[in-house]
Amino acid sequence: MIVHKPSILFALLLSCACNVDGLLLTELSRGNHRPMPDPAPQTVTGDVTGGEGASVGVLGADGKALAGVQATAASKGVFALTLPGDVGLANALVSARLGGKQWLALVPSLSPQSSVLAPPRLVHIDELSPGALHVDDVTTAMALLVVAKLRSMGQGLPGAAGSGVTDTLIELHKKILAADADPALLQVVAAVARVRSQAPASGAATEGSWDPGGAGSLLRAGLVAGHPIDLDGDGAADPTTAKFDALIAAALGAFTFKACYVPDRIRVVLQTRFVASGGKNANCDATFDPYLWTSKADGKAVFVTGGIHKDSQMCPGAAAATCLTQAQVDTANAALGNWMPNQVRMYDDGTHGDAAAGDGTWTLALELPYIEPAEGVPPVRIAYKFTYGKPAQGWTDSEEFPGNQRLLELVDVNGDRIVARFDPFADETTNKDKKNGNDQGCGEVHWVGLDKKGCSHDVRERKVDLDGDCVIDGWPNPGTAGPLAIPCPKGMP
Ligand SMILES: [Ca+2]
Ligand SMILES: [Ca+2]
Ligand SMILES: [Ca+2]
Ligand SMILES: [Ca+2]
Repeated sequence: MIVHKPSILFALLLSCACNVDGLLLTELSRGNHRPMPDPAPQTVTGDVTGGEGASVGVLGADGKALAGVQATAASKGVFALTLPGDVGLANALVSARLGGKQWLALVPSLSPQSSVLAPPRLVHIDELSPGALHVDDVTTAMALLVVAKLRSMGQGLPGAAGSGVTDTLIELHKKILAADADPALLQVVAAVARVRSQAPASGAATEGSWDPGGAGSLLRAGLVAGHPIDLDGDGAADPTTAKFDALIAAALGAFTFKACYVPDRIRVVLQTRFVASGGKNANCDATFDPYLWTSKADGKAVFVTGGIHKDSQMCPGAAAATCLTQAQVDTANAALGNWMPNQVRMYDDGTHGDAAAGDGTWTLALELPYIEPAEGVPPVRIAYKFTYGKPAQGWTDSEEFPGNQRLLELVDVNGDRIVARFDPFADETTNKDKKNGNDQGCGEVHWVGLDKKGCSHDVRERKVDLDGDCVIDGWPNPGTAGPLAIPCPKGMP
């Protein structure tokens, strides 16, 4: 065997255990005057039970098809789906479709190739999607059940912890195959089989059976509207999704979403809506002007600044795990901008956890320290304020209001392991601490339990009016940054 002396380029790349760094490649290839190759592709293999001729592709966690990734299932439904080597998957769905017939398998994660030197990789879908020895009615039902479970928790595939999805699929598969399987789970598998067998294989219904990325029924309403299917097996064809939705809802109690979380930190999502007209304030009695203290100018963006509030419980002097160390405070303050204005920018471009680009809702996703609330143990408390300015600009002509701050207790009220707080920019009737204009309050906002008698407080995550029409729309959409999950310890029930 001939061993070549490795070139410097080769050695550098070998030393990079991480993903190939774009800048490094640019600099190296510039020196060598030759373009670097792309990483070798990855091919996912498997078979779809009864899916001969099906079109196989990948849906992202948002339910949208991944462009350019497509294969046709051959005899016995066997497929080989090739992905570019630099593409990884997170909570994606392998989808096989024959007209209205559609099978799914949920893939919690597939890493991109770690180096341009890695050989082409062949991976069976069973290694990526627990229970997917074949892509069939069971893997389809499991994928739909996981999506439904996440929705019931106010979450979705985009932000869900991959380790939690993996553990949940393993658990679900065991439960469905068990001799004493919960009938509610088997009902969903049977309903999926009925949809699969009765959906037209060709013709007008080309969108498939399932709508995992939508907000309504997981069963595509248009499919059954145009082609009623007996969803519940009572012999009568059903023209709406209601019977299927009921079967899914009944099965949610039969399994849990298995996820374990970092104990001492929590995902915090701060959001503000900044639009030309602020809309109605929280009193619903007036509109407010986001430009009261800041002016329109090119090059401005929305920033946030703040820090840990002094009313948080500090160490030493309190039991460990009920107080913050100075190191935790310093790290959190740095992440929040430490009260320097226009340093920590927020995003309205669909990145950094922002759910939708250009919708006027600006998002910042953070990791902040977390103390489990208990009797006599106050939560972590932060204060912050939004600004609209140019990078590194001072307070003048940028802050939403002067001399006040917004208060927030890091308490996860709706149980999704995210603290998400949404407030319109410059609305002085929300969690602004002093000179607060909310007519349910007393001009000030206080921590829960420390508020004056009869005065409302507004210092935790809550359901909000997202569009300024004075109708509460629901919990803030925490965007694409999920909870801080870790793999659960082995043997955990
Ligand atoms: Ca029926
Ligand atoms: Ca946005
Ligand atoms: Ca929450
Ligand atoms: Ca509304």
